Amino acid sequence: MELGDVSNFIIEGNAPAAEQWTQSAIDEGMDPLVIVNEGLIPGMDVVGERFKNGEYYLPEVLVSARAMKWAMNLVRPLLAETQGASLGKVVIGTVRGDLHDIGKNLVSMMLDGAGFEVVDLGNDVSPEQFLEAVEESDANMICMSALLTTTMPIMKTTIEMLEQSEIRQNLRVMVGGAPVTQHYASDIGADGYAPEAATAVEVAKELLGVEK
Ligand code: B12
Repeated sequence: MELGDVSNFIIEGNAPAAEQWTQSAIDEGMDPLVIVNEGLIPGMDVVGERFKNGEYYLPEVLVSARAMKWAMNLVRPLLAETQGASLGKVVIGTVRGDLHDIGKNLVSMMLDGAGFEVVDLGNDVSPEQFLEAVEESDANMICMSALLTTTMPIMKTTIEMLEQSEIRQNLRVMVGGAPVTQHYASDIGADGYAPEAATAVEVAKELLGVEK
């Protein structure tokens, strides 16, 4: 099975083919992480490039995102197979005004698979919703994703709001998303940043002081 094939199905937005390919790869025992990192994400990267260059418009991006979702739905339960006690509780979401959730879902899946308990609030999550969820679930960490330069400041607003309440003391904050940098993360007072999902797991473990 060629990983390039599933990348192409994502690029073409062929959801049934992407799903079928992923199912066959799983049946043949391919590592789900390899499917995601070497098949699905490279496909989405090309979609991103084409969108940027004006070769793709929103409808094409949407069908590609749908193909990515169908394939990820099959991989998710495998990454989530985890043993042992929870490493910590994480509240995750894409910030208010931002509907991009593919990267956030990957981070969510990887944290889940690594043994964290994940409360996924979805996308378009307001600072108030983050705060409420943290209080309700007694989370150790909050993860915010932003893909738009216009929505990045919502991460700052959320951190400021957390800082006005007592819960910030026992809560680690990690941020990410394509336009986010370590510099920006430090600037807004986040405790951690990761450029992609696998590193996000490492940083989460570091921040919560759990063994690697
Ligand atoms: C798919 C996509 C869409 C889809 C989203 C579907 C969905 N369900 O997510 C749709 C079509 C809806 C969409 C809409 C729009 N989009 Co769009 N979209 C993209 C695209 C092509 C890919 C994003 C993606 O999924 N990448 C793949 C994932 C795996 O990567 P990722 O998100 O970066 O996530 C990884 C890391 O960043 C990190 N990470 C992510 N989150 C987190 C969180 C934490 C805590 C951590 C630690 C790490 C982490 O780990 C992830 C996995 O490795 C990007 C281009 C690009 N190259 O990024 C544009 C892009 C983000 N979109 C863009 C724009 C402008 C828009 C629209 C405004 C377009 C419009 N005119 O309407 C709307 C906005 C809608 C809204 N309100 O949110 C711009 C943003 C420009 C900017 N500087 O702000 C981009 C960069 C395209 C471009 N070059 O112009 N989009």
